Amino acid sequence: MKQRFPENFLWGASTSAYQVEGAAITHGKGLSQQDFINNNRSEKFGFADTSIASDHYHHFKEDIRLFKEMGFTSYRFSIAWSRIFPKGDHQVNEEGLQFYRDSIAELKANDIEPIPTLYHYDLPWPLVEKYEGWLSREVVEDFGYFAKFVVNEFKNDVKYWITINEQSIIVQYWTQKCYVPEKYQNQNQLRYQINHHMNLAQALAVKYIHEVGGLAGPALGYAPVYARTCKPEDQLAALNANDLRNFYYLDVYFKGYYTDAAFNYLKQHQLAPEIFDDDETLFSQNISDFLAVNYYDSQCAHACPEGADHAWSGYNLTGKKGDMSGFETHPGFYQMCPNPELRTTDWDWAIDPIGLEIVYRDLYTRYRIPFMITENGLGARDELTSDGKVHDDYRIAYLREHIAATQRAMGLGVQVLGYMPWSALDLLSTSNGYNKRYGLIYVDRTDDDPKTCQRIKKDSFNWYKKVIASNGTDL
Ligand code: BGP
Repeated sequence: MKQRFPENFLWGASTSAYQVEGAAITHGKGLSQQDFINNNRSEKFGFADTSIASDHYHHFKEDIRLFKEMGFTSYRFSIAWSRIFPKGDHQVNEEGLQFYRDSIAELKANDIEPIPTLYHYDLPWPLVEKYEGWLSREVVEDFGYFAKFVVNEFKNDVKYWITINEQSIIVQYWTQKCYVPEKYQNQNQLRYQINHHMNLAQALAVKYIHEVGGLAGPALGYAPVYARTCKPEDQLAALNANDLRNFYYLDVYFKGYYTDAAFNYLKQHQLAPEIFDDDETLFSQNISDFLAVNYYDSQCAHACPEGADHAWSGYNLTGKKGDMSGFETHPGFYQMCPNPELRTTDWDWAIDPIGLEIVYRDLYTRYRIPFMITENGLGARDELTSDGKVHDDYRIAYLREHIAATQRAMGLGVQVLGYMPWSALDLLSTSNGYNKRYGLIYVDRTDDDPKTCQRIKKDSFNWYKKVIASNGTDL
């Protein structure tokens, strides 16, 4: 039976600051680690850098007009720490703060619920210079200051706050999502140490959000892990992978402690973070209210012998199927592998709407929390055709199937507050510049030529408008 979405269901889409705003080191903004990382990637691979990105900083009113035209009732974006505190200290950049005041006011004037993320990979660069950023526990206090300031500033306008974006993905792809000096890049325990500092920072954010009566949710990049076969050893490997890749994060957010098996495995392999006695008390006193789910794909694992070499997740940088560079391997625990049962995108991401249904059902039973989809989408090389349009029927098919999966889960009692796919408009991909696009709105630029960043409605724009107008009944 088709489930109707509730009348107050939040329909919208997502972006993040450094991927969309531009004005990276102008208008008082300080350099962030992402500006630095993407400058290097630009030199090395030819991808665009963050200096202009989609120029949302100068187009935000036009963008919000287009969101309104699509019928958005919510918009998830992030607030760049280095735009508000360019040096990472307590000195405010008034112009940067005003940008977010204006953006939030514009959203509210259009009846669009602003859903800000406090941290989306973009640590102020001066904190890297000062104490090596997230590698140091000192960062927790600085993040706490920033979070408290922003939460107090916007407490009357914001109900739902996203705390930190995708800690699990930061652990997997740490040098891309975080600046890690070369001398540390083979010290893999630091991946989990950084994550521990982020857990402390996220708990502080939850505390400040609760103090002003808001609701807090971390955004987790979530991919359920299937076993490659029904052999018991592969089933156990999948359980291990889910423990270390997924529940290791969720248990901290929603139970206040680390998953035992995963933490002990890390300890046995000298990868566990150093934690202080009171750390888990801070977690358990600041439990999150909802989970912001970033769902793109599912994963697959099989058993792995104790003697195998440790390996970390690889990625596909070319957009040519099969160009995946490696699979995470934890000896004696699990090894990731492709799933032969699923179609993939050109970047080898498995397309699996039923996987989203599994996520909802499994996590609702385990934690009984409401969900909000804050990312879900298909990365593709969109083409602006001679009729001046972008015919992205592949994206429509992807989104349609995931909305239908959401409907089915809601029909069985799962609570979902809203659906905000990635991305509202084309933006700088974290891995592939403008070569890989996700937007409902096309931004006319290439990696080497920013042109005018003209906005063009894709076919998915018109389709999504119809979905929202029918409150999800006309898919
Ligand atoms: C998520 C990030 C986003 C986004 C998306 C797509 O992990 O939160 O910032 O970019 O993935 O990833 P990519 O751009 O690498 O295709």
